[in-house]
Amino acid sequence: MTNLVLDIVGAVREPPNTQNIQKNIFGRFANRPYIYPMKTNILTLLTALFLLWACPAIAIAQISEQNPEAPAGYKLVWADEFDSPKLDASKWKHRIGKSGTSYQRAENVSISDGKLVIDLKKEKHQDMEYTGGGIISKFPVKYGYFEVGARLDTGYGWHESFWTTWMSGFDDKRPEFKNMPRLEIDCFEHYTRHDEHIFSYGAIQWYPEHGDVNRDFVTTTEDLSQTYNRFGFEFTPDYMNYYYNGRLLKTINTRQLPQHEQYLWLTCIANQPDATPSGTVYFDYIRWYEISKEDYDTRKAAFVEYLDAFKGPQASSGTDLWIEAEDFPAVNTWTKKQDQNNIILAGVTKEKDKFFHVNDLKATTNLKLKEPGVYHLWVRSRDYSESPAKRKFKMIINGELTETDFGKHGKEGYEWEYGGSFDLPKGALVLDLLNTSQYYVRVDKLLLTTDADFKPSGIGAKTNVKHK
Ligand SMILES: [Ca+2]
Ligand SMILES: [Ca+2]
Repeated sequence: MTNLVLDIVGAVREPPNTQNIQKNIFGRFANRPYIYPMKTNILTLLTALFLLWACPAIAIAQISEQNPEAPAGYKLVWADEFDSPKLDASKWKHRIGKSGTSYQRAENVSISDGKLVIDLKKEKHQDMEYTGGGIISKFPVKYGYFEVGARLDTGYGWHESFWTTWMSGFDDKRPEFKNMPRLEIDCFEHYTRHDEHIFSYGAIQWYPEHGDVNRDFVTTTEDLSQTYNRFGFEFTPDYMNYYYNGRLLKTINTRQLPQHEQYLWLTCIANQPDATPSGTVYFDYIRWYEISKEDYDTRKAAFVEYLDAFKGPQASSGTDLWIEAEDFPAVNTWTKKQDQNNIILAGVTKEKDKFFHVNDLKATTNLKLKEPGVYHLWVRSRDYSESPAKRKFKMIINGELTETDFGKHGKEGYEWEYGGSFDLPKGALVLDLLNTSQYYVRVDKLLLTTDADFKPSGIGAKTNVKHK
């Protein structure tokens, strides 16, 4: 079985309710007309929940969901159908200025035939060779389901996107925003060498951690430059879902991510010096839907269960020390980062030819062991199925270098590797990560367990040690 059907296609539709008043999930009141919301089929939902409970091996499979309008329980609260004669200045401002290899101009943005039109041109402006354009919402949004209908230009060297971000970094560089927690959501990005059948989606955390939360690529059957397609995402306190033409692509955990208001960006810039000389991107609409607290509590259960299934076993029958790599207090050339929805310690030395003293390549922590004994070491790190075992590192346990190299499991993403057993006395315990390859090493978590038969999987349990 590869899919669990959570939602329903062709569900019972409620009649429109023009006086619908509901409290949304962040406490504001929406009082707007709404559109044929779909009822969740409770029997289907309960079946899915039972299967998730009864078959933990199956539970990892992505939940399958289709929606002809918006996900179950969501009601439209705001939209721009781009039907007015010109851009609605109460909703939008222009993206102006340099980015990538183009200068963004208001002149490149227009409304025509019910569409937002962004023209891409090879023309000199300021000191740039290309011009693009875009619009940014004048108000921020937070949770909800967001969708655009868009027809893309698939010429080389352009970057077309529907994305969101909070203040700072892009068009607002006020220093008070510089170090604010910040998430960027990329509903779709189409760039540079992507042909007419490929787009990417993902999220980036900029602060306090930095790095990709997820980044995935979709190969479509549709020609994205010939037809309008629906790109959507659902952002909630617990999870985020990405959708393409109403089909759920992926669910990620948002509970560890910055959660703040976001501005909506519809943009096209050039990002190569030899981009195709012209093109046009069309947006048919942008819509924002919200869900009531009651509907959200029903809806979220299956997704929360699905995400929790990634944790794996949380305890052995012995003594377990779960240690997050990013909590090591002394990191030298290592850095704390966000990577694939994990907070990790990355060993990347920028000056590859520079000589580093071995101490520069260490990250170190001092712990206190309450119970002496023989402990088995497990380490969770990232590797790649293509070009594996290039990001190797070792550990030093109370001064003893592990024979094992870590970071060579050969699987795509993060996996646990066994590092041998160590007879450890009560009291001071010094752990070092040693970046032996100096090449994009990424360490998520360590486990020291007295249970020789225990094998961790998934993200494991929360940290239970104190670093000195
Ligand atoms: Ca339209
Ligand atoms: Ca971690």
